[in-house]
Amino acid sequence: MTRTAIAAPVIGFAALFATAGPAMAAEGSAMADLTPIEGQPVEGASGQGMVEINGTSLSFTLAAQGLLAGDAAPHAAHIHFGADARHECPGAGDNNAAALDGETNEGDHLTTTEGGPAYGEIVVSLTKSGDTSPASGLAVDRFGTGDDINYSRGDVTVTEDVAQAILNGQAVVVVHGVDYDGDGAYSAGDRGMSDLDPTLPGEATDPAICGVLTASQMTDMPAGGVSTGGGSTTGTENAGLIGLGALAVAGGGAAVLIARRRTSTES
Ligand SMILES: [Cu+2]
Repeated sequence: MTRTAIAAPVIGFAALFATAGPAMAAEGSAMADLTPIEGQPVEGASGQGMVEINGTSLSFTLAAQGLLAGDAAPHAAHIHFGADARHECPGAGDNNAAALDGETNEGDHLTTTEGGPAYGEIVVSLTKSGDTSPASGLAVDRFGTGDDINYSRGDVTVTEDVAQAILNGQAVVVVHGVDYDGDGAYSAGDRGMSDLDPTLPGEATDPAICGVLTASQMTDMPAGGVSTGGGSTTGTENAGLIGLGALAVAGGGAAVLIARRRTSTES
């Protein structure tokens, strides 16, 4: 067997591997059970976030029950993610920032900023209409309102990183709005105005319920891409090469593949 004879199928495999690229695009669904953030007075509130990812296209359904009621009580909701975040909901230990301007009893209020190390920045604003970028994070006229929220939409575009983070279980759904003083409305109270938007009470922007998005199925493997050899006259060769490729991938492969491709180009 000459080197050329070996090289040809290796090129074939390299091409096969390359065409598997699109099949590796993020695809799948994820779900988050939303529960009260530790220390926030939203006992009895609950919710669910469901997300479907197809490449960089995202659709979602958001449901939340038991938060502050009424049409005048919008509940901002987002997918949060930070590469350096803990990929989880905040705990009592995150309630550690100094009192904000206008805030007294700061230990009683966990702010959106204090939750940042746990869940990261806003990456998707789960609005009912219009823009879904982080810029709409506090677009309070486009979120659900009251104590029984349930809506869906399917025209959200996300980055590849965010799509992958969601399927990797690193993204967190957070619904905001906490009536700390129980007066039935968003008011300044002892929380003061929001650190995120001084025109809104802090009660309107602090996080209430939260849950980590967990993928419901593994659909981001390139399995579909490498199993298409059947039917061709080179089926047997492909079968062997797929085994080889699997080893290369397992062994941290991209470099190995490039090395092989170089070798075959030279010969
Ligand atoms: Cu948020």
